[in-house]
Amino acid sequence: MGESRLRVPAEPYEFEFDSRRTALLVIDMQRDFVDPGGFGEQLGNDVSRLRRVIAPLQRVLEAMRSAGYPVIHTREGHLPDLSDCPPTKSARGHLTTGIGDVGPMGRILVRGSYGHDIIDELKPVGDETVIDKPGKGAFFATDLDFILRNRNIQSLVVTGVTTEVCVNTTVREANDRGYECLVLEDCVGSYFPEFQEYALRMIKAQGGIFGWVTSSDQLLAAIRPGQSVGGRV
Ligand code: TIU
Repeated sequence: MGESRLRVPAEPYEFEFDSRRTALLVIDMQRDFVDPGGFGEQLGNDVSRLRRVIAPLQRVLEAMRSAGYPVIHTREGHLPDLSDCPPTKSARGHLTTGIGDVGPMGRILVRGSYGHDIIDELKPVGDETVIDKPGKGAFFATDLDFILRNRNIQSLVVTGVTTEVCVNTTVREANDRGYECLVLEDCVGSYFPEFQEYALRMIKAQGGIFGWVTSSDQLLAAIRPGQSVGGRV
């Protein structure tokens, strides 16, 4: 087994991690948020702002997958009877077509709907973990913490959408549970450029109050020489 401690230039300072105890988290890269014609676009959002993360995220996914890092995908959505959807959530926004209703890609944010699933470009492979979450944070009402602890994970490379909602909530939840999060600025996206900027600034402010921020290129440069993560403990 080779050297497992790796370092990546990051803000507010260098991120150091144990490659055997690190996982890639891909948050909510679902058709309803990201694809043209989905729920997100129907709400008037510019999905191209989210789609720009696909190419760099594909490169990170491929590199970390082939090096043997665990990959965990999440999806935001609910049971078909909406019993795990707070009525306050489905009522929010007074939408004519909202959660549970039939949208352009099937029932909106309902598990099993076409629009609820992960986009083709970032499809999970093999036995990669997929966490179905009812909330914005990936830890709330899910097995994520249990799964990470069983795999002895201590650091998370965080990607996905949206930067200020599900990514930020998840990073805060992870940080409170003792995980260290490295957020890839070009692999997280927001419909709103100002939220993208400030959501990233919030994470790395005050000495890295919730985590670290770097780019996919910096991460890839750090993990390539390490090759396979080898015998994970
Ligand atoms: N995944 C995620 O961020 N869900 C959202 O609802 N995000 C919004 O920005 N609306």
